[in-house]
Amino acid sequence: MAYILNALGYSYNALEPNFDEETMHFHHDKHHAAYVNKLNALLSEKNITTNYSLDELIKNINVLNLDDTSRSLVRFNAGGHYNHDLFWQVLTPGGGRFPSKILLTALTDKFGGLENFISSFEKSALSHLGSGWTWLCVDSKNHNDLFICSTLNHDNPLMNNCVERNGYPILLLDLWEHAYYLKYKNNKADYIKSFWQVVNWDIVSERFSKFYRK
Ligand code: MN3
Repeated sequence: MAYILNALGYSYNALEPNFDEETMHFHHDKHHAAYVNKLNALLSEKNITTNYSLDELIKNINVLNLDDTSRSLVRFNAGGHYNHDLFWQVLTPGGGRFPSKILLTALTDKFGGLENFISSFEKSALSHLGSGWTWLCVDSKNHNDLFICSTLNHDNPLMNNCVERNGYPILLLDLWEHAYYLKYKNNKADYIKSFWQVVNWDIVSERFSKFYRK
């Protein structure tokens, strides 16, 4: 099956002034679209027909019948698709800007409060070198634990062998320059700060409730 580029759930200028309209256009319509197109083209070139959902594809890249070079390309573009698709969902122009009570409790237990969580997440994002993503995950083996990590390129915590432990992503931030350079230039720290103004905590809380088991 062909993978599909979903439309944003809000207008391109809805996240202004934090995420500007021009960046949103380029980011969704050019960068994200390119990953989807490339992924479909690669699978078709290699005669891979799969009914995997995007989640399943990400978890099963290692079992696809591919040579190493093609596998790396599928991994890169499938990750690019998955990560952006989820990224658009955890953003919102207004409302939902506070974690649910149970997520807040879990963040407090693990990180010592929302502010401490935010500073740990920012620290991971700022110290990551080059392109990648920063994540908040529910540990996939221990469903009552949360962790923060950053990954290279479009790797994500659902993939095998990419971070110390696998996890279900509930929040993520794009660290590629294409995500912020038009507006923030080299000022990655300001971009990261602006992220918190547009986080859709309703969706993050919903994902948390889906994966977290006390
Ligand atoms: Mn991006």
